[in-house]
Amino acid sequence: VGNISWTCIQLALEDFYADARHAGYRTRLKLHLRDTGLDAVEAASAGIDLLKNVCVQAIVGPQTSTQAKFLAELGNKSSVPIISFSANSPSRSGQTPYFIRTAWNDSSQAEAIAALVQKHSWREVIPVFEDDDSNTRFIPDLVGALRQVDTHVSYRCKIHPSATEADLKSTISSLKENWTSVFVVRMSHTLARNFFKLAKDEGMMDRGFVWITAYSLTDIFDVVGSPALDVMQGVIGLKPYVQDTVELHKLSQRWRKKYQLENPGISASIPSVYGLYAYDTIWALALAAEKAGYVNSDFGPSVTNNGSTDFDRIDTSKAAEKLRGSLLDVTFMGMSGNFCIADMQLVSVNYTIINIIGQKRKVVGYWTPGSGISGSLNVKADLGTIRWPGDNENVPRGWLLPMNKTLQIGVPVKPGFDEFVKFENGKPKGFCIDVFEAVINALSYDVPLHYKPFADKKGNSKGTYDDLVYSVYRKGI
Ligand SMILES: *[C@@H]1O[C@H](CO)[C@@H](O)[C@H](O)[C@H]1NC(C)=O
Ligand SMILES: *[C@@H]1O[C@H](CO)[C@@H](O)[C@H](O)[C@H]1NC(C)=O
Ligand SMILES: *[C@@H]1O[C@H](CO)[C@@H](O)[C@H](O)[C@H]1NC(C)=O
Ligand SMILES: *[C@@H]1O[C@H](CO)[C@@H](O)[C@H](O)[C@H]1NC(C)=O
Ligand SMILES: *[C@@H]1O[C@H](CO)[C@@H](O)[C@H](O)[C@H]1NC(C)=O
Ligand SMILES: *[C@@H]1O[C@H](CO)[C@@H](O)[C@H](O)[C@H]1NC(C)=O
Ligand SMILES: CC(=O)N[C@H]1CO[C@H](CO)[C@@H](O)[C@@H]1O
Repeated sequence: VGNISWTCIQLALEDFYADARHAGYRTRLKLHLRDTGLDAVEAASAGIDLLKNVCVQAIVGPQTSTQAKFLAELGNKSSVPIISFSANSPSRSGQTPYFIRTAWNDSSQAEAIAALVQKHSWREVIPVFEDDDSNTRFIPDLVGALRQVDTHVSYRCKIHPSATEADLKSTISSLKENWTSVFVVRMSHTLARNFFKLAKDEGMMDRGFVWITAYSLTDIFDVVGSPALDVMQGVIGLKPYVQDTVELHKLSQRWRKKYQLENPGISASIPSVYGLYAYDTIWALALAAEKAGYVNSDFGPSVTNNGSTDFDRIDTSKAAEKLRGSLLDVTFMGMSGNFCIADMQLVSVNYTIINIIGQKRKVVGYWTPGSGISGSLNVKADLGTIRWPGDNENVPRGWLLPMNKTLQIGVPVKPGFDEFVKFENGKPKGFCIDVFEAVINALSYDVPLHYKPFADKKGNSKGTYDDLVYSVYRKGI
């Protein structure tokens, strides 16, 4: 995600100042890159270094929520905006007034997933998620949204970020023992790749199962490549809807060229929505910087520019404070859509619903805040045909009979009233059996069943109807 976005960030800077509309601008953004990986401590120390020694006016891009959490505090301490286009809200907004997410409101995605679940009448769902900061808000939001549509979440499957293969295996086995077969997955790309591979080995990417991925996993292909898709056949995923424009098409082409130059040997086809958010973030910052109308006196000389990273000596920045104000007010038409910040995050709109089929990601429909799920953005329409796991076009019913179990049916054995029920050559016959089988056949799924005569070894009745009912109750026919 870092590499994909960095290419976007550079392109954004190029494009912004090459645009005739910005020819008269007196401010210029200058980028200082720090590659911290996913480590929270590295990100923190890079943040302190940037604030103290480079005196940056804004920090873009703590990638994970754990990184964002600490940097957000640092931003609060120094009055420097910390902007993330990929981290999910680590805390309630408002607590850290200098942390801005230039990504969509996560809660809206929870509603979209709930709508998808309701559309298919699944009554029970199991969220499967990485137990880290990125999910502390999302999972309760998801459970709340599901409750609104009368869907139960009786079990939440948490996975530790550093789970080993053995841990994942035992988690997957426990999922398999549940009746519920609808899962909503949200975890990092690395974990997800292993998880789906093991789930496939366990036969859980097969007929009857439903896997829904939240955004970020929907783009896993763009980040980790096609091996991910091989084990994710039939998965459906949500993704922020981005309108296909001429500008976007041109940007994607330039991005592909530049990305391949900078990351030889790694194939990537599109900048992903995170990349577009990164692009728009830089554009917004450049607009905000000009609007903030800096004057020289905003930039005080740095007192402690001696390479130290001690914590207490971070000065608050007046210039950055102004920048925050104007950034929150910026609106423009960006690559990812209308850029507009409310509640410290990008205002979210429509989602695209994707189905992974072969090496393709097929768009099967949309979710819009006003009108919910539809096959088309502009008119109400059915969803496109979804190929569920196991190359199946029938909508899975959302639960599975436990393995190797059959329904045992007790049948009375008695003389008389043969029209209702009797045994003939070991097979039950009669009106009651006809009705029962008509009902079973009307079900949209198979029920393995077995008729057991209520008789002793000689074929004589073992008792009255009351005895039979009691035996059924004791599971002892
Ligand atoms: C990302 O970029 C860094 C620095 O340019 C490079 O060392 C690294 O190999 C790249 N990683 C990927 C996965 O492209
Ligand atoms: C942010 O800073 C303000 C004032 O400097 C302080 O009152 C507030 O508690 C801080 N918030 C956090 C989360 O540190
Ligand atoms: C995000 O969306 C949810 C539901 O759509 C809404 O309740 C919430 O206020 C929004 N904003 C934040 C900051 O979560
Ligand atoms: C950096 O500057 C501070 C304050 O001026 C001083 O206390 C500290 O010893 C200096 N550190 C180094 C490594 O020179
Ligand atoms: C979202 O979908 C609605 C129709 O359902 C459409 O009117 C609106 O333009 C879409 N918004 C964006 C930003 O694409
Ligand atoms: C189901 O039955 C098959 C064959 O009879 C057996 O190999 C398998 O282990 C059983 N599965 C479970 C979960 O009992
Ligand atoms: C409904 C149900 O069977 N839930 C179980 C799913 O698996 C977990 C872990 O084994 C159990 O704790 C749940 O009770």
